[in-house]
Amino acid sequence: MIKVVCEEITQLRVDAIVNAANTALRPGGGVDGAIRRAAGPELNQACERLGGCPTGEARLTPGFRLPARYVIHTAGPVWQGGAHNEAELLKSCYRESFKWALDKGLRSIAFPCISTGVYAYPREAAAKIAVTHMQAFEDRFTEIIACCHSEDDEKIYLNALGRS
Ligand code: AR6
Repeated sequence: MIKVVCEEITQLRVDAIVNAANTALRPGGGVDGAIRRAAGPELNQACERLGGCPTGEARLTPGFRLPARYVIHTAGPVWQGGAHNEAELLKSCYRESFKWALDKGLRSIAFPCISTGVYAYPREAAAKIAVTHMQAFEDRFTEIIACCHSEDDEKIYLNALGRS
């Protein structure tokens, strides 16, 4: 089941939440900052030990003080106009995150709107990619959550799902 919510991703009690990280896996703002604050300093230490994550790949850490058991950190592409492989890299973020979840036997996962904040990926186009991948993996999870942070994004996702 794909659910669209407008909430703090840090509050979600799921097997894994996905973090929109940077390639260094160093502390950032946006959803990354919120996740690190809620998870506690152990998350920073775990990220340090991973030594980075190339764009389009993903890495896994425990959730520490979060209600979520794991955090899957993925580095989305920075939008540079669309001719720099951005779409392929964003697709790869979703594929690699799902792959980690499946490898770990996880059944519920929540995604933020990867790359659409500081990295400025156009939100409708990013939502289409997100939804297409969520639908492709839907039958292997009990719950896939698109965790929006604004009502505008929630509408964009509902529209992409054909639910508006
Ligand atoms: N819960 C859910 N979604 C959130 C939350 C939250 N607490 N806070 C923000 N968002 P961004 P990016 C939404 O900028 O574009 C960081 O500094 C936000 O509204 O967090 O992939 C990293 O370290 C937007 O829709 O991620 C990187 O350097 C979405 O999360 C860089 O930003 C993603 O926005 C990554 O940029």
